[in-house]
Amino acid sequence: MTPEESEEINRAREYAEQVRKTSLCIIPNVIDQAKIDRWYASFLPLMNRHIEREGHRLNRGPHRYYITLPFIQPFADPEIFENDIILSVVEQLVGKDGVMCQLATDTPLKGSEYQEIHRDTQLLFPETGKETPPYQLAVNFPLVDMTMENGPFEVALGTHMLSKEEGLRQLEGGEVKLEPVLLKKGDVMVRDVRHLHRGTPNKTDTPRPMVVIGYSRRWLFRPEVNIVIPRKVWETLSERARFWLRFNPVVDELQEGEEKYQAFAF
Ligand SMILES: O=C(O)CCC(=O)C(=O)O
Repeated sequence: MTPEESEEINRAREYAEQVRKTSLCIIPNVIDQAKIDRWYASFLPLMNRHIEREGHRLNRGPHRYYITLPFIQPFADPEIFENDIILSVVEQLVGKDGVMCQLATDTPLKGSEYQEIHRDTQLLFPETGKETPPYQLAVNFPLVDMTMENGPFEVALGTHMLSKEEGLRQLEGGEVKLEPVLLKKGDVMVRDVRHLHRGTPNKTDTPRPMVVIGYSRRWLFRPEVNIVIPRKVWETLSERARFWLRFNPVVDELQEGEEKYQAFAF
């Protein structure tokens, strides 16, 4: 191993440790800002089309949309989903044999509201009431800077290893608090989706998309999410990318479909 490689592994271990302890880490300045701007420009027409077709559902609250990204350019970008530091942190947390199972966005617009405080997944063994090491992660990055005005994601650090009831009790009692995460364009957050969190109102006229790439243990199945991979894209992928994407469907043609991930709060 070269000194650079071992330095990167140490960095990844430290980030992973932060996620285990607090539920998240922020890796600053990972993605080129010009690339983020290209994603934003390509995202806006998808968002408008989604609002036209499915905007009436209000499943994330008013003026807030969960939209899966098609696995084509510019979104099928190995520089992002196969980024060395991100994958290295992910591997520390869900294993080298983990999977990538989701590529989507959460976007509040003007008129959006505070969401109910929630977690993004159930307990693995609800009858025990006990939490386990991490099994499902979100790698998030915003397509615009997050500010106090445009609906920052809020999270109660450290609540990922508590029951929802206990986390809510600690919030109520002031032992923990919800804090905004003000990511800048290019920053990446890796988070354990069990922490208590919520979306907040975007008071500006500019949509605030945050991308979510889901990675999980190889045995976790969330039927609500997958990544449909056009065969032409599959053929361009590296061995490592094919490995991480191995349980997703590969198709000859992408079809426009309805969003499947409707119930989201646990
Ligand atoms: O504000 C966000 O981007 C995330 C909102 C959220 O937690 C959700 O819709 O599940």
